[in-house]
This record gives sequence, structure tokens and C-alpha cells, in this order.
Amino acid sequence: MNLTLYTSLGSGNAYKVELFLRLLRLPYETRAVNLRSNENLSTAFLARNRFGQIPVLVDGDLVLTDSHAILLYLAGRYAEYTPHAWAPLDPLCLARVVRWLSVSANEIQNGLAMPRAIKLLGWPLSYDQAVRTGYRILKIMDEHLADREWLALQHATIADLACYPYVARAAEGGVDTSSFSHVCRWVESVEAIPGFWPMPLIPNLPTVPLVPVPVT
Ligand SMILES: N[C@@H](CCC(=O)N[C@@H](CS)C(=O)NCC(=O)O)C(=O)O
Repeated sequence: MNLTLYTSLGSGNAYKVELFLRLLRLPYETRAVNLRSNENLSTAFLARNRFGQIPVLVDGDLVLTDSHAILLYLAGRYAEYTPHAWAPLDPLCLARVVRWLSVSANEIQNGLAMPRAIKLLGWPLSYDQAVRTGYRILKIMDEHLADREWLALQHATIADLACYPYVARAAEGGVDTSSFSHVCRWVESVEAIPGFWPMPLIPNLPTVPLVPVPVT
């Protein structure tokens, strides 16, 4: 096994893969990609990922892209190292897990990662629209988590790892999770998984004012 993760400080998508590598106790190396200087658009990087995005995981001769695809790969490939199935192969269980990988890639990316990118990186997108999407998915997640501990199954899965980073760091983009009590409890559950490793903080982050939760 020879694992190398292409990552960047502050990326929740890269962090979720690194968190999983650590939870699985897999040895790996990291290579930092400088997104601010567009290193992700260099010929060398595009040869690894035509989408010009981190994370990329290299496993020997294999090059894997997309955080959710990588989580699925690691869960299947290195399952023998895990105390329970992080992505069970039973069709119904897997469907429930993938359902939340989709939420992570869509609503959480657009509603919680995006406000953060707009505020911290100056991405030229509609902040108000992104925050509305963020509060909508937080409300749905809160209702969903009212009577269950984990998002997809009765134990932690890659669905929880996938959704965790941008929910936990929503405030960095001005989205306030504090009134979503079930979401807050779930964040604590993820952080209590044995071997949990917190997402490294970006130094000298500006404080973004929290947007009030919409009344409707
Ligand atoms: N669907 C991809 C999204 C990855 C992604 O958006 N990565 C960001 C960093 S968090 C990136 O590399 N952005 C650079 C760009 O898109 O130019 C995944 O889950 O891996």
C-alpha cells in the first residue's frame, strides 16, 4: 500500500478523506496543492484530475478523484481494517449511504461550503442564495436526525464523514448551526468517533457575521 493524498488547508472535501484515512489507521503521505496560485490548473495536476480539484488520492498505480468516490473506494478496498462496515454492500444500506453522499455533494456543497468560499476566498457567487440553501439543508438534516444518531444507518458510515466538515465549519461562512440541536448533537457524535482528527484551522481567518436563521 502506497497512499498519497493531494490536499489543501481549509478544504473540507480533502479533509474528509484524510479523516477517513486516519480512522482506518492507513499510512499515507500528503502533497499540498496551492489553490490560490492555481496550482490545481497546472498541466501536471490536470493530468491527475481533469476537473482541477482536490482531493486526489494516489494508491500505487491508481489515481482516484472526488472525495465521495474516494471514501467509497477506501471503505471497500480497506474494509478488513475496520471494526464495522463504513459503506455496507447490502443494496438498501448502500443506497441510504449514497443518498447522503449526494446531499454532501449538492446541498451541503452549495449551501454550506459555498458561503464559506464566497466569504473566505471571494468567489463571485450569490451569498444570499447560498445561505438560503444552507439553512434549508440544516432544517432537513435536523428533522432527519431528530430520532436517529447517524445519517444513514445505525452506526457511523462514510455518509457522516462526508457531510460533517462543512456542517461543522458552517459558521466560517456566516451560517449559524446553533439552533439546530439535533445537527449539533450529531456533530458531537462524529467528533466522538474513536480516532477522530479535527479539521486543521486556517490561521488568521476573518470573522464572518452570522446570518439569522430565516423565520420560514
Ligand atoms: N466533488 C468534488 C469537489 C471537490 C472540490 O470542490 N474541491 C475544491 C476544494 S474544496 C477545489 O479543488 N476547488 C478548486 C477549483 O474548483 O478550482 C469532491 O467532492 O471531491
